[in-house]
Amino acid sequence: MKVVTLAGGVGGAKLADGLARCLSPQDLTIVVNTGDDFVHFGLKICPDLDTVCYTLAGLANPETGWGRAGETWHTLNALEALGAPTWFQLGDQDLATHLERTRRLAEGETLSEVTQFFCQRWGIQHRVLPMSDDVVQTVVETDLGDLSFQEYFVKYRFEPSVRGFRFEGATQATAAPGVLEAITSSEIVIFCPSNPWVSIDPILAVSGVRQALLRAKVIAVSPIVGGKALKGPAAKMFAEIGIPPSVQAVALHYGSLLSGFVFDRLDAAEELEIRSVGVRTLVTDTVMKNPADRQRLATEILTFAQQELLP
Ligand code: FO1
Repeated sequence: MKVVTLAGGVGGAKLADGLARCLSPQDLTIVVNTGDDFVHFGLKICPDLDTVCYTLAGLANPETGWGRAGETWHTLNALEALGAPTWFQLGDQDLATHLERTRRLAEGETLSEVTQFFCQRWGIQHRVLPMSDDVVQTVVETDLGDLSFQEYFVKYRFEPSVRGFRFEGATQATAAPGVLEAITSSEIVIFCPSNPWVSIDPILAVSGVRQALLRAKVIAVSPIVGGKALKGPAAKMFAEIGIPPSVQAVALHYGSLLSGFVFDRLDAAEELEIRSVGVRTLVTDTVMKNPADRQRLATEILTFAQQELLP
């Protein structure tokens, strides 16, 4: 079964990893959000691409989900001693990734080519594609004014109250090579349990993606469990936008794009309501505490797709 998954953030990387454990490299393409990317100390930093790649390669820090396992912080400590900005924690090994990506981009490689290089280097068999090789910047409109995603999420610890979002450059951006073809030739597209507002929506904003999705069977996995986000500001964003956070709010957020919706047993009471919007539902344990959970959830979703959505 040919599958494309859209991913961003730590939750997205975990399910992408689970799917990679179930599907051959020919049958899974992972399209990653780049709206979180920013230039810091002159380095091009792509947190969601790195989180997905580190996770797939088994290099990710298991505590945080982002950055490298077994990391050292000598450079960050030296920056601290210089009074330089250290709000964004850059580990020594992680810095090598940012330095090498910046060098290759400066030499004319595309973000897709750099990502492919890292995948080969780290032994990742599956295709990991940025949503676009063009720059798309998520802007979080808050009560403190417009903030870049990393300023909002890390510097201000997602405390500011959110009014809305913009994805600057998205309409001019073209989908990265292979993205639209992968979507239109897939049987199933899975929206990972990532933040709908700032991890999935930027991908949907890239020109051509929504149209391509109209020809696919789309399943979304809720990042909201019991009215809360397992990690990050997804629930807080819903509430600040004026929508009570719930699995139903997630299903309605994606609306008519969805054919299937996966959410946690904790929210089983909402199943009839959700089915009434016309999606098939899978209620299961969606919390991934370890690699076995990731593989189990991925397997259940693929079985659900096979039985409920495919002819
Ligand atoms: N998230 C934090 O909360 N604090 C950090 O200092 C931090 C550093 C960081 C460095 C590299 C990287 O790839 C990710 C990093 N993240 C950090 C996570 C980052 O903010 C991501 O955008 C989130 O995971 C959401 O996608």
